[in-house]
Amino acid sequence: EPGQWWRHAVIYQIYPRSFADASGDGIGDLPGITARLDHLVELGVDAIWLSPFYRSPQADAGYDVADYRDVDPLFGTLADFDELLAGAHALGLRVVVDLVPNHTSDEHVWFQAALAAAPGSPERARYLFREGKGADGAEPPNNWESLFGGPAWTRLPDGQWYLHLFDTRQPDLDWENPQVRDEFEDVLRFWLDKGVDGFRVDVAHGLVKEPGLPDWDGQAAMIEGSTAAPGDRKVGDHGPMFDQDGVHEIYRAWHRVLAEYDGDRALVAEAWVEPLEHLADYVRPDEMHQAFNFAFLATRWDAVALRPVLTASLVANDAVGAPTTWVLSNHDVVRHTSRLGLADAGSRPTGIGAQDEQPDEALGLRRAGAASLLMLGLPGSAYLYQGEELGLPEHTALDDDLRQDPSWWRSGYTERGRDGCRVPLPWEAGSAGFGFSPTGATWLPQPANWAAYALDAQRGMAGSTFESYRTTLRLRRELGLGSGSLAWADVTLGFDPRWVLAFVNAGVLVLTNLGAHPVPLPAGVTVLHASAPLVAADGVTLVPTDTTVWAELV
Ligand code: TEU
Repeated sequence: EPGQWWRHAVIYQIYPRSFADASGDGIGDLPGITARLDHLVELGVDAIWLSPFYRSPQADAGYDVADYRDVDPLFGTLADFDELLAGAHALGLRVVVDLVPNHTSDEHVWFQAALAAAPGSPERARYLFREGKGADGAEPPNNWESLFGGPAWTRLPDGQWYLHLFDTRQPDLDWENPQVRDEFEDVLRFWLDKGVDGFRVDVAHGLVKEPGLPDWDGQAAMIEGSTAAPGDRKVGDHGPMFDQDGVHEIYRAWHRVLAEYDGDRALVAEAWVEPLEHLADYVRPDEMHQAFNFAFLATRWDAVALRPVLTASLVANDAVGAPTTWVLSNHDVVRHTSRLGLADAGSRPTGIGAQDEQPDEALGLRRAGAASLLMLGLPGSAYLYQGEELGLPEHTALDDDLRQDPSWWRSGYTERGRDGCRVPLPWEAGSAGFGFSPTGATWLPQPANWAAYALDAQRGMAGSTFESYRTTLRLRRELGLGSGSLAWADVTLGFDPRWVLAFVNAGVLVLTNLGAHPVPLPAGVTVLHASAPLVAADGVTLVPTDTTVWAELV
């Protein structure tokens, strides 16, 4: 349909510091992306989402923004951005940029002004400054903890404390302050005027806090709960700092700002909210257009666990007229190739490094192939994280002293954090740094066995992860799977629903065998694509374990 391109788009997440480096300093940049846009066309995606490239001291890899209207010199210039945008549009690729409204960098002019100003000043009123508790206010104003570990409050020499849900260098804004609201509507317009096609909204469930900033009794239980048994992992952020009703008014206002443009720009919520029926509030017709489906990402590789999540994802979004999204990986979670190779089969999206367990790389890669073919056979929109089209695993053997994720030190060196999924991409098997940078430099070292994962090692190789993704994306487009609808068929086709997921979408049978034994393919179907070679026995075609098949029903 004309308009609403995002309804069934496949959107590729670029993490600028690790995609491609043009300058030679070992850190990816905007000109590096522009030079590699042909890769995305060859892959066959519809759009790119760029993680932050704004001016920033990089205390949280750019999710600490010092200037929302400028490019960090590390990544290039505004002119480089314009060139990237024009280049992408010329190739038919839409461009979504990241917006970080929950907090600024401590180097943002507003926070610098707040530090210089007195308690009670208008400068401080843009953030959440409070007096402490106890004698001389030496205790933090409440018991909240940072998501990166440690207290969520930092004290200034004058005695006041400020709130930061993340790092000390990421002070939370006060969204009750009209100046904050005006400023961000202006930032939206700045990028909309440039021609961006949408925004990915960081921590979209966090902007509004419960009035009075009360202590959170559930905190201890939640932290305890993060070591829950496989399958019991909660994906939502809870407590008085998240998912307050007042946040929706902000998105209604932004919806109106986007509507002033050509009606084809989109907002996607990064909101760790559960259950799915409640997450759908963020994508009501007058709010955002999409929300990341983290319930799907966090569900283990198990037919019984996945089936209700797939159904609820579609039903909850249908109820508000929004497209469902699907996502397996991003820059905050363990790469799914490795997650799915762990004993708990992927029910723990973060925190691989804290455990001694090593993933089974071959099993993970096989399941990742099956999982992506399942995901891309579903109606709705899908997000791919850079490198998953190469089957990249998590780098689990990084030297601890190379880690840059603030959650590493803030957790008291217990959470090894997110560096392992942020390693520079391998483009050429035979070049230093696998062709990431013209000098061979890479800001994090790549594992030696990544030569086999390099793009040029996979291109044209039948059965490689890259060629499989290309086929998947081409067929998905040709068959109209993104705009179809799901009808479960596992029971009607005689499969055991404990091991097999089978549904029909746009006339295509999508069948995933998650069990321990091969299952027979129904007679009389034509195989279109499979994540692993099928086997024949006694005249019957068998779908091996951890394999997805797309087949045409006749
Ligand atoms: O992540 C949000 C985030 O870390 C939490 O909201 C989420 O609850 C958690 O990952 C799940 O347990 C975004 C960015 O994607 C991340 O890179 C930033 O570090 C963070 O915001 C702060 O801007």
